[in-house]
Amino acid sequence: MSDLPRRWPVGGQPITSSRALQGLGGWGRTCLTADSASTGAPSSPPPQDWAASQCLPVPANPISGPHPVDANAVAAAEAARPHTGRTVDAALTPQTTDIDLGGIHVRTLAYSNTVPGTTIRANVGDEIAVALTNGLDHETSVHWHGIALRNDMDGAGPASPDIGPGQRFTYRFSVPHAGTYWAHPHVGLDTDYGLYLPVIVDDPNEPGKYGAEWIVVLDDWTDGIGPGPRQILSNLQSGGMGSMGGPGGMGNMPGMGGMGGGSDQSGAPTSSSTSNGVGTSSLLGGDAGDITYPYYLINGRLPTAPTTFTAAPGQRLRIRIINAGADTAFRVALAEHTMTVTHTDGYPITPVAVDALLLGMGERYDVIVTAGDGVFPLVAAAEGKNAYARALLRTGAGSAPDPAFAPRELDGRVGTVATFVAADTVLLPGGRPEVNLAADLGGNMMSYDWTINGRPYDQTQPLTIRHGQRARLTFTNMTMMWHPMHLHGHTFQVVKPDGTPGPRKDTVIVPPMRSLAVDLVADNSGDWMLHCHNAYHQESGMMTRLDYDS
Ligand SMILES: [Cu+2]
Repeated sequence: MSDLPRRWPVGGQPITSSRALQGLGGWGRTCLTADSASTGAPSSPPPQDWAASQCLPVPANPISGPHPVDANAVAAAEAARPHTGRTVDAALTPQTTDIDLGGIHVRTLAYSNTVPGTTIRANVGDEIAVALTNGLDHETSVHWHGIALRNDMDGAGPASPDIGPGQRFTYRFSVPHAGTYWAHPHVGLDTDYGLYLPVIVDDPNEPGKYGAEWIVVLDDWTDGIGPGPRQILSNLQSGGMGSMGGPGGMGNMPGMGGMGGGSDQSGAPTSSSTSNGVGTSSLLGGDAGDITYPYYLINGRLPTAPTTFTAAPGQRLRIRIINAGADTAFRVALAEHTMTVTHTDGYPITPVAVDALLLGMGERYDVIVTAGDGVFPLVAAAEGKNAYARALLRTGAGSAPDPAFAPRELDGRVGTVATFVAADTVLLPGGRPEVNLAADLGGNMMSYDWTINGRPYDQTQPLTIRHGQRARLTFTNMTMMWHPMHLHGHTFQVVKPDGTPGPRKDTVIVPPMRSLAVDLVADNSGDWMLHCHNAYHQESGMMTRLDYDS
């Protein structure tokens, strides 16, 4: 086994590698050498006899290892959730398949044969039972992004095992809160393929006040067209970010410059080109991303062959917007409409009217619009990348404008995390935090290594918390790149710069060279991933955990 432990985190549990941590349940063997032992133990030295041992059996799934998650506490958290007694059954088969993006056919990874996968829908208190059959040639998992579910069904290590090729596993968990969620693997770069689907939880007691609902999933796409995700990561690691636009980098990809035909006619959001082909964004505070993709999709379709949502003029529409991209923030607007934002990452806010919305990877926003009469493009501008994804709203006669059309709303009032405040019904109780947690975000651009608190995930020292504590978690971004930071199993509350409450979220954009604090209540025992939702940053180390001490 080449992944030798290099550090021992608090608790004395050897971290071998993210692959091992996310590996199948069961036992592997870790060989400790004098060298590896001597470089470790900054805070919790391994016992003497560890160094003497050549190879020790260690659990690949440390839930049963030396720092076990408290199974009783996980069960108690599950018992405390609402339960209707109803079960929603679903099946997922991740596999290699052919997908039509709208005239462009790609061979890629998807759930069954569609991108996005089929929506899973339940009511608050229902149990969701998803039978997964892994049709891939490698391990997979399903992470239920944003849902405060039981730790051992989270689809991410160490508490929840990966599923081997050809294996079956049933995810079974209850859903405690209404909202717009989504699901994707938590293995390698697999979110940058077609493996994603919406998960919607309804509250039957919530007055809908809308006549129709439109689920809009945004994505950046390369697989089967440009270099695959693994090749992109290899390019990033070997050349650093600056080489991205050079020979062998993304600059040679078809579609470079964007679907809109380039910046001249696209009128895309404020950006200036950099050497990797990705521009800057004033909303994101600097470089907009690392990768220029050939295409940007809404609900799996190219802007030239968009999906069309049909409604009646004057109808109130709820639009649930999900950013399933890997390296792209989107600025979303519906031409000739104002959007009233009602929810951030599933949780209600005091409604605010905006012209456009900024979504980082993993973020979700729900909006209400009153449909006009005609055909209107819903446009998602790839922030800083001079390209668009789009879909159409049709309520009457007319034809759609050119695919390169950019609604003026994109440059109007743009809602960001700073715009919103949680609804009174979901505000966390006031008071001082009992514990302060810090996540300093770092990186080496040239070697493409990303860290939290100075360490990549395979050397991480998890943050710790005790059940019932109220914590303030402060992200300090010491890099020149923005990071959408996501915590599993919890929905925190953003703290505005003046100390007042912001919205409830599980994924939040942290701009470069800035700090951002969030408050959370430790009410869901387990070991939880805390990471950047840029797939390439995450895979390159920007991940740690929040572990409950039992
Ligand atoms: Cu990041």
